[in-house]
Amino acid sequence: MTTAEEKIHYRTCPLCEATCGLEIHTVNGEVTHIEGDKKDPFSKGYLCPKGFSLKELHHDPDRIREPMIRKGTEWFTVSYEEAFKEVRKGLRRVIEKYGRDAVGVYLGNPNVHNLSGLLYLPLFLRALSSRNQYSASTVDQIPKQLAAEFMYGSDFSIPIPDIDRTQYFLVIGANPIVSNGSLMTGPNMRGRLKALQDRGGRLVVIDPIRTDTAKVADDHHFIKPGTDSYFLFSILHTLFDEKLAKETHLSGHVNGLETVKELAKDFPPDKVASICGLDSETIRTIARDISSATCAAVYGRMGTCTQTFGTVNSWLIDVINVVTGNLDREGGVMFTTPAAGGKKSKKKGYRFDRFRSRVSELPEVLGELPVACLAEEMDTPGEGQIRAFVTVAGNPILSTPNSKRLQNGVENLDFMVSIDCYLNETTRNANVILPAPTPLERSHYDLSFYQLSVRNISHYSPPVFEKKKSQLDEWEILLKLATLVGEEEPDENAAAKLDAKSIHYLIKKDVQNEHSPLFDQDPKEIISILEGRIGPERMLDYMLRSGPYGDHFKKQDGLSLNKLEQNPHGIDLGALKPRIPEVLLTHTGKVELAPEVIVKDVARLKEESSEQVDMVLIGRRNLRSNNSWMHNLPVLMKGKDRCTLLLHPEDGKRLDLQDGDVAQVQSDTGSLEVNVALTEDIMPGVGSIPHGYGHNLDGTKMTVAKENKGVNTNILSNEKRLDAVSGTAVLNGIPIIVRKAKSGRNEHGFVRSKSI
Ligand SMILES: Nc1nc2c(c(=O)[nH]1)N[C@H]1C(S)=C(S)[C@@H](COP(=O)(O)OP(=O)(O)OC[C@H]3O[C@@H](n4cnc5c(=O)[nH]c(N)nc54)[C@H](O)[C@@H]3O)O[C@H]1N2
Ligand SMILES: Nc1nc2c(c(=O)[nH]1)N[C@H]1C(S)=C(S)[C@@H](COP(=O)(O)OP(=O)(O)OC[C@H]3O[C@@H](n4cnc5c(=O)[nH]c(N)nc54)[C@H](O)[C@@H]3O)O[C@H]1N2
Ligand code: SF4
Ligand SMILES: [Mo]
Repeated sequence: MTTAEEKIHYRTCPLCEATCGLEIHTVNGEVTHIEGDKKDPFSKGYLCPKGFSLKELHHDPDRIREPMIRKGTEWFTVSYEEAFKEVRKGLRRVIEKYGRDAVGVYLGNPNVHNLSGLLYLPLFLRALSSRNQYSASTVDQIPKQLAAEFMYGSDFSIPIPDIDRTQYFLVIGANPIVSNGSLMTGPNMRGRLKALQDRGGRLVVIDPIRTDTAKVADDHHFIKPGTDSYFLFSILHTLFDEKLAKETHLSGHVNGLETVKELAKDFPPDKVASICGLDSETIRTIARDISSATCAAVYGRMGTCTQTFGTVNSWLIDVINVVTGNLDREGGVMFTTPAAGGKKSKKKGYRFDRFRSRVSELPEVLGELPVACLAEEMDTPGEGQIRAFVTVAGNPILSTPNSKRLQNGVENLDFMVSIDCYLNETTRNANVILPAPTPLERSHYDLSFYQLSVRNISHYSPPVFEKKKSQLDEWEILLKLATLVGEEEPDENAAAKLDAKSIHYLIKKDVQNEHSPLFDQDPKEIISILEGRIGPERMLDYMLRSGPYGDHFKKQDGLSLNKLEQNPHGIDLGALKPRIPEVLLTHTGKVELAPEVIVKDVARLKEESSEQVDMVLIGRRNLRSNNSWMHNLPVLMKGKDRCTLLLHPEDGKRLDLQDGDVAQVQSDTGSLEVNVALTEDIMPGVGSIPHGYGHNLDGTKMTVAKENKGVNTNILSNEKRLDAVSGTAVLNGIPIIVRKAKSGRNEHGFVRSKSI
């Protein structure tokens, strides 16, 4: 009998953007329990229910642990060697016959929560060199990134609410208490918002739903979905009209103020109030309060991004922060100084519209094409049609618009490979699946989210469990894929050589860059200091050491991966600090307040909408859910049905729908049947269904999810309805018709439970 070996591991949770510290207890390779790490300087012991679920995720019997090949409808486990052989055959055949653009790639959300994806996907994408690159970003935050690209010269220079010091916080189309914050990394949003109110600050929420965040706010106002640009412009109008906009510390660093003033003239509160469903005095009061607060932060997220004016909204939010003097000051919105990964050099050109999609001619955005056009690129014949498909950590069949069309497109492909941990609605279509290790089998560092954090933080997590010798890490799989798509058959050292080449390339670039602290140093010496590490750890060590807190390969006390390993609870690098002008990477070195591409779209705001709208559909999130992929964990799925249609009782009465009835919801792309939950917490004229459900499809292996299948709301979203600037899909504000379902049954032939 072996004695039980109990261990405690500290690491950050990689499931959402909050980066909470975990204390994970294991005995002989099994997780016994997980709690919040009280010594984590950022999260101080806070944890949400998903943090605990990492245990079930790790031990989930449905999880894919070995490479698999599909023959017809049957799956067979195979060796990596066999799987890679099949992948090379499948991809090369398409590339040779149709060219590189015939391989489409979709990258899902968990890649941003994974060092492997962040550091090694670029190598694969470069090797593949296809224009057909897509990701979850164009059903998400791209409008924010694009606005930042144009205004500050870098898509990751996103101003973050200084939530711990602000005195007035305006939250538009975001629900941080449930989402745990997005493009605003900080654990325990409820606690942080309470602290704001405890120090006399005010929280104001603008949302068509009285969300959990709205419920704790000092004020909440309903807004008609899709009308935020009018609201934001009328705030600006009031600021200028009542001379509340200030000459600020930024005045010498800003271009384009006059243009913005001119544009705002057309949007007085009296004119726009009825469009938004707000009253004009409320708009004026908000403008005055932002201006008179000692410091204020205006913040918008999903609700403002995934709508018809997503980029205009994101831009206007920043413009308000600038003209009220709240950009780059304590308690306003600020730029982080990340320990690793911040950009260092000036813009060569905007990463926008350098090429267009083949069918709808949508502009490229930050190196990718809008995922809304993925299906048409698959199903429209002609040169450049997508014939092979690679998905990495994505479930586009549930998460992107007009899912039915995409499903049809995927079915007609010549070849598909997925890197994933589940056989789900998307990966069931693949010919080969390569298994991704669970979060506990890999190391972790939040390279992206520490660039979007409310404090400067650095925290490295080693793997909790060693993976089996025979198992590949995800970065190894990605490196291998990068070598497989080339003309020549790769030798067995090709992946290691490519890894070495990429770090050499990084170093070479930095020692030649006069803005880098490594300028003029000897690259050979640097590479020898990094010896002993490979893969993501070598890359991360390099990034930390060459970053703003790094040892720069010469100082005694700077940051390095060694130092982080000696501090398992993470290191707090302090509150955000002003960074203008040094952070600005625009051609002019200034904040560009009126970027031409965005300003052009304002004309569209003045057009009358011709769409006949009965009701509009929006989404929502639940604390126990994470997009589509955590519905297989019993600990998160207990309790009532959460995939319901929320309706206001007034609408219920009008449509003869009562709580628990089944409604038919129809849009211009499809229709579905779903249980109704009546609540006064939603604005009349608006319905809400959460995304990420619809686990009823054949051929998946997600036993628990299938029992809680719900409906796929993206059957209702139209891939042609987009934010005109960025091509981001409209997922909020979809015109729908709601009626009582004839059968009283849902589309899958059984009556849903009457409770919500
Ligand atoms: N628990 C949980 N947490 C998550 C996730 C999850 O699935 N579950 N997903 C993660 C991901 S990937 C992301 S991107 C973030 C998103 O983080 P958030 O943006 O904070 O989360 P959402 O719940 O989508 O909030 C969007 C809000 O916008 C509102 N809204 C809809 N339409 C409009 C509109 O037209 N105008 C305005 N003003 N409001 C509107 C909705 O009612 C909703 O309350 O959450 C992350 N965290
Ligand atoms: N209608 C509507 N649609 C939406 C949204 C909405 O609010 N409304 N939200 C959108 C948003 S914000 C987002 S981010 C997207 C999400 O869209 P996606 O990223 O396409 O979908 P996810 O549900 O996050 O699926 C993640 C996939 O990654 C796999 N996975 C998990 N961890 C790993 C890993 O470490 N490695 C690998 N290789 N695979 C892994 C999971 O099994 C799953 O297949 O959905 C979008 N779709
Ligand atoms: S809030 Fe996010 S990071 Fe924190 S435990 Fe929950 S899922 Fe993990
Ligand atoms: Mo997202």
